[in-house]
Amino acid sequence: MQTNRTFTMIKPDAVANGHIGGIIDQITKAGFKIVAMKYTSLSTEMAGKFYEVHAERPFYKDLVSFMSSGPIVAAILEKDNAIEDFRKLIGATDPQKAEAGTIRNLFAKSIDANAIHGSDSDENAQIEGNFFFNAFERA
Ligand code: FUP
Repeated sequence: MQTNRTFTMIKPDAVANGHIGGIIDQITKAGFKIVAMKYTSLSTEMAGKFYEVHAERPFYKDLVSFMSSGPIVAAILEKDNAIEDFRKLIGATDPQKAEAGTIRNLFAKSIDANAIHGSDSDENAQIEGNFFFNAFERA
């Protein structure tokens, strides 16, 4: 199991608000190498599948609708201790609780439109990276 890669998505709110450049700048300055990256959008079916683990949660329907509401940027990132370091860099799920200087503190407005996704485990990083990129793209 890889331990040096994570998967991220710059979410529709951050893309719509012109924060792609600012967020990529934070990511690369923090020492992450971009292994794969694409600008695309999710259909409701794809967003529903990506967030299937949350299917029973009350916010699932709104989450799926938000995540398919506009373009996103998906990427695979590499760094030692990638999962933990990236979760630290993006900050708490609720931007009001995210530490100063974290990506969600800087670029997100609410818990549902929170600018960026970061995988929570090596296993999920691999599943999520495979969801967006074929083997050739993520070599
Ligand atoms: P995180 O790992 O920080 O992205 O947070 P979770 O996996 O707990 O949640 C996934 C996404 O669900 C969040 F990014 C936004 C959405 N969410 C809500 O809309 N409301 C909530 O109360 C919790 C999560």
